[in-house]
Amino acid sequence: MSEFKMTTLEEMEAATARLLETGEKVGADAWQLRVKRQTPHCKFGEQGICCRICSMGPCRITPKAPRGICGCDAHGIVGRNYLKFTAGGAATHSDHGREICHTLYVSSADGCYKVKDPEKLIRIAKEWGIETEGKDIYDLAHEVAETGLMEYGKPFGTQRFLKRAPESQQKLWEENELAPHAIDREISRSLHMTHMGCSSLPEALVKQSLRAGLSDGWGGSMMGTEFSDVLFGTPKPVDTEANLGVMVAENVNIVVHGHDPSLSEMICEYADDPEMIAYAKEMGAKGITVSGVCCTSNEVAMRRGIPMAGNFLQQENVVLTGACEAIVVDVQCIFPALGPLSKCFHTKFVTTSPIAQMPDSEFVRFSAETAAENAKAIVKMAIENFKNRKPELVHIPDMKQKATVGYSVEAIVKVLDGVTNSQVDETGTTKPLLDCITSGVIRGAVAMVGCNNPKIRPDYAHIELMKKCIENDIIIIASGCSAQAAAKAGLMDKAAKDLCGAGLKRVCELADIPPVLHMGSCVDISRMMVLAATLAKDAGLHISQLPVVGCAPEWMSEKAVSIGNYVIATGIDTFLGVDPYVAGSDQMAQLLTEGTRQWCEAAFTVETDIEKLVDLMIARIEEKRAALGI
Ligand code: MSK
Repeated sequence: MSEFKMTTLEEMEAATARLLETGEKVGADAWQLRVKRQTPHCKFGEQGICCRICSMGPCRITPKAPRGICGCDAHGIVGRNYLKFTAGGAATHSDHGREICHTLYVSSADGCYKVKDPEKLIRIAKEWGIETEGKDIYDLAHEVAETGLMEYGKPFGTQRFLKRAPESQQKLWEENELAPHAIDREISRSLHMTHMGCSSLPEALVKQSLRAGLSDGWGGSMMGTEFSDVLFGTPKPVDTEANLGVMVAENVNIVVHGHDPSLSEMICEYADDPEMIAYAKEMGAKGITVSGVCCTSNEVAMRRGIPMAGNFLQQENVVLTGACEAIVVDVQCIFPALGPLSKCFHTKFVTTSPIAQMPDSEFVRFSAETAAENAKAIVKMAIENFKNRKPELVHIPDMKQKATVGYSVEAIVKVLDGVTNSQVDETGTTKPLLDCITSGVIRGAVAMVGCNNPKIRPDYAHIELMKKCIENDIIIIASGCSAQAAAKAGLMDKAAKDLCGAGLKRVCELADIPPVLHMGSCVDISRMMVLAATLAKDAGLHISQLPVVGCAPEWMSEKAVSIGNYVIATGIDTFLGVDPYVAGSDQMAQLLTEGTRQWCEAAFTVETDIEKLVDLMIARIEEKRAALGI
């Protein structure tokens, strides 16, 4: 008899309610309270029909005032807002990728950062036409990093990684002028187009959104992922745990939060240092526990097995435990609320990046050149803060699940090799996975991604959608906060195979995998693009023909919009549970939910009723199977 039991949403909510009681005692604010104060939201903003790109307004579109002062209609305003949203996300992911390029550039045999996956580095160098023969690995790393950095500003040509896509997709990109040029150029072109007096034609704005998105997914994000693997190792399956119960009351708790693994890797390194552990003991703790929130958590979980304390809407909860000595952040998805909240407790809120500076934080400027001393100083600060805990405020919910994480494309190809009767392919193709799909043992796959959003009961959509998909023999590949929702609920425990339909259950047993595969952080959605491209090439199909869809049921950030754009531009239909502020223009809504098919063979489906959303996804997968005759 399996002892597996999922953690229910009700149990997670009860744990949060208990933590909020502590918060109330110390006068802490909380996102749950701020949502109430901010509701109802501005209807103009919700529909995307408020324009403030010049100082003649702000203009708001109503039946009586159908055009702004410049004469722009609702379609142009919604379109510009949508493109600006996308550009913000593409800039953010891509700048993360740029930081990783810089980290690779300073790597050295005797420095803080080393090349942990030289084979991958050589593979990328060859892919980019860089001579590898007889070169010192660090000379090669620097050359590849510099070439990567040039992808941001090169004056001519398109992104190098586009060549990884099947020729059919590349052709669509070329024919429809979607192939992105230099990353920075696409972002600045987006901001140029949305300036007062430039584009107001929905088609042009949507096309540029796709192009800017592609510069992220097949440019900045892909470099972020690939070079993180080169530096810190390509993920392979590793066991970990998830949810707040991973924090340890007797230990110094350091929580890493954000996205860039350059910082968190160093923190983990020093938290493991015997000298630091001895120091923690000297200060009265039993040891040091590092756990993570958001995508930084995904990065260190999949490479080191560092436990995941929670996802986006749980970031305040880690402080509310009263047992967090330091919450150390780098960039993106960090609530400014952590500053004032940490002041209600003994917690140090440590910001580290000039990109993300916030009030009420201790700023330790982190750089790749001084990484070791920065990380050591932060770990010491946390240790020395242990004595300031207020024991009466400490409460860590007794709630965690086992999870196996770290399914990079390379790892998936490897584990699925033995599942079907196919010959194990020495070159590591996706043929065994394709055999599972063609035979119907697996009906298809869903790439589940994205955040939490208070508009949706936190984690409800992620968990319910995943459960229904796996019951229907649809495998889930998850990243970002969606992956953490799955892990917290127990869906990344291999024992969760019992929740699957017979076909997927068999695959899970044979391959020894959980039904929800953890593929990493937000930038790692680029891994999903590589997997889809490889599957399509191995099957001789267009990507759009694969029974594969994307889904972001609780998304909230600009990055998620950028991701959505590159996923559909890659030929993968994408299902959203939150409207991207386009309801104010039927032309924009039509373009995004149907019109983009003419350029990239995929489009969005927006459905805020989560039960309907999952049924639509399953129906789309079955339609694609029927069209292939499988
Ligand atoms: S952290 S972008 S809340 S997935 Fe990547 Fe989570 Fe969304 Fe941030």
